[in-house]
Amino acid sequence: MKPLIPFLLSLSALLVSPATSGAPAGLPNIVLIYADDLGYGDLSCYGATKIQTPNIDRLASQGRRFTHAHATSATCTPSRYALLTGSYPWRRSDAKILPGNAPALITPGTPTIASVLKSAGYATGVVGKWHLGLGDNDLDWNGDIKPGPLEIGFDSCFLLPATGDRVPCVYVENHRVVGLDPNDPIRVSYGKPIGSEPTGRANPELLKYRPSHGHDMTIVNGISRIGYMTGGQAARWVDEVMADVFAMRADDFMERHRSEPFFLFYSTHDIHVPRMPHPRFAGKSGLGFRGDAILQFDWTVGKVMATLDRLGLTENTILIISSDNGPVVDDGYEDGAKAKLGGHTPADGLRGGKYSAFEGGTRVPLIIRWPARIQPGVSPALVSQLDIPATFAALAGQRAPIGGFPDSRNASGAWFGNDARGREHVIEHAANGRLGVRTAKWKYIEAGPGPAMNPNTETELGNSESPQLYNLETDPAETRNVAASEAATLEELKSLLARIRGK
Ligand code: NG6
Ligand code: CA
Repeated sequence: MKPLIPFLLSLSALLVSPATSGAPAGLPNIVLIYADDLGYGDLSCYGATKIQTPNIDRLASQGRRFTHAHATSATCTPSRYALLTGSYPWRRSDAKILPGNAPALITPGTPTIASVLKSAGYATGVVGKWHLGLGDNDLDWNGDIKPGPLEIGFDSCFLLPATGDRVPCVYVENHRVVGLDPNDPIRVSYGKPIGSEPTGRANPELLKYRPSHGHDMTIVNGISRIGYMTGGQAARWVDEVMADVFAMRADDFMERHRSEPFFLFYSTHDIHVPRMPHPRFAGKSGLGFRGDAILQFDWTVGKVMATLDRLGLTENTILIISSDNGPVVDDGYEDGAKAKLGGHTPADGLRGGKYSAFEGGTRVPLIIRWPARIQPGVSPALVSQLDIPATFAALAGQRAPIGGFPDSRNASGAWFGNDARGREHVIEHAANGRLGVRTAKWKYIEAGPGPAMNPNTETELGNSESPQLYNLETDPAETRNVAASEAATLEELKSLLARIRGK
């Protein structure tokens, strides 16, 4: 038996750890900064001229900036589900925008980016927006909040549980609401009103700004939300300092794990509604709250870059920024975003936006900086956030776990600049479940019911009773449906979608 043990040990070291030393040292740190609702045209390095994002521009000049990168979906929950699990969210029916009291969508045992990196020896943490559900049904916010990130591979979490516009408006750290007074328990309802606190509907005079559609329930910090909550007064967040709170937590995580490989999923509330950035950004963009929130996001990115510099970790850290879906201007509050656009084009001429099957729904900024391995440049390769899990796993020397990351492919060729083409296709997933397929040249949107336009957000949704086909090379704004004249291409893309769907 004896000689076998060292042999088995070295074999398992080979399987588990890719580092030549046999130890995790040398593995790159990974910081994935995930913006909320940031559009393809919202950054100056992507061509915006009415707003300047100097920190992100600097990041872009030091890394690879993708011009054809996609989130899997045009809304938050499904994109995040895909980002963490490497599975198409439309393969299940419940990966949709979740209420703030939804149970955990990703159940313990599901392989995730975090669990795979953790088994490669990484310290793993998430700071910021979650919106993937927490706990089981009927979660008691006053007790242990689980399952959640800690049950799917994160060592630590500091969360905005759902969205900034949804109750409960409290932070969750690991399994507990932060700063909760047990004598003032939290209750949450997405059905009947509970408690006697003022609501946006009954007491609009108490608001910092009014809702434009929905968002007229419990008022927290002068902003009315989706859903009702009572209690937890001492634990409630203050929107104006949320970005600072997350920045401090992110900093703390990097500092604490500076001597070991770490993975930080830093998921900002910016630039989602309610947009209420710190007063130091107020009025600075000239584009109102939405523009000021973009400046705050840029500040967030700059802060991470400065921390990595200070810790001497810049060279071997993969720093990624992207967004969970395309832009929206009025998403439910009268924050003046539309009136103050001032010629700014959040989707840079792409049709549609958040919620939409058109390109504006899922084509988003993506910048990847890794000084040690990635040459700076701009890439036209077609890439998807769906491939982030398999790529991270490969870079950490891990095989995708059995049954894990089923739809995710290693995209390191495109990341390193060796592959200017990228994926053969990406599947685009609109808020109502409608799917589209895009290739380098074509965009097909399946036929189906639904309004052409959301009158509240003024988004063109891409619904049509007839199939749509656009030539993105000659018509990137998807204005001329050529389904009739390009029947062969239409059939090809239809059967491709059927094949992928059936897998
Ligand atoms: C919608 C909300 C919108 C936003 C979105 C989720 C209304 C009328 N609209 O239902 O404001 O919260 O959900 O956005 O309630 S996401 O980026 O998290 O997907
Ligand atoms: Ca979003």
